[in-house]
Amino acid sequence: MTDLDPERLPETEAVLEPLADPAVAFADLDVDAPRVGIIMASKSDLPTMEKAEKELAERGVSSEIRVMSAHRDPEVVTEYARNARMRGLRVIIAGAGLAAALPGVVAAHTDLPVIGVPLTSSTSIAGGLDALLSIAQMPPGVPVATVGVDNAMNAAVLAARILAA
Ligand code: RP5
Repeated sequence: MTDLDPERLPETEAVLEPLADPAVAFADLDVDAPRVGIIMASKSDLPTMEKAEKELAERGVSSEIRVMSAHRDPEVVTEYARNARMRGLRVIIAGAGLAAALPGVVAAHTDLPVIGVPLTSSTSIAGGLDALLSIAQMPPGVPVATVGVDNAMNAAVLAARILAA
């Protein structure tokens, strides 16, 4: 008989017990985790989207800010949206211009409320109407709350109201 004889291995039943749902187990672990995720499709959107971060900070709401494109970084966007709730986020603000897919794609991968900010850029059509319609015209069952063109501040106010509801 060797040390590797299965009959002599230690009892492992307790170790093999199924883990609790990680989203529940870690829900209150990091009390300083950001509550609002502010994301945008391009670095060129940052000057406008920073207004949401500023408004939330003034209201004492913690947030994080990230750049990720639904068209250029689809895997990154999917991972971010799917992990958002587990990371402690409760609302996502997503800004994009042109064929503005980012808010809708995020809403497809999370049940958190998503607020879309239609943005203007140098090649916008009709003053951002392209992005406004892309964000607002979501199919039934996958809503994106849409604020006015370039109105990132209003997205922050709405996020704060959702958190306080
Ligand atoms: C959108 O296209 C962005 O949201 C931005 O508003 C616009 C222009 O993007 P860049 O060409 O500056 O990356 O995806």
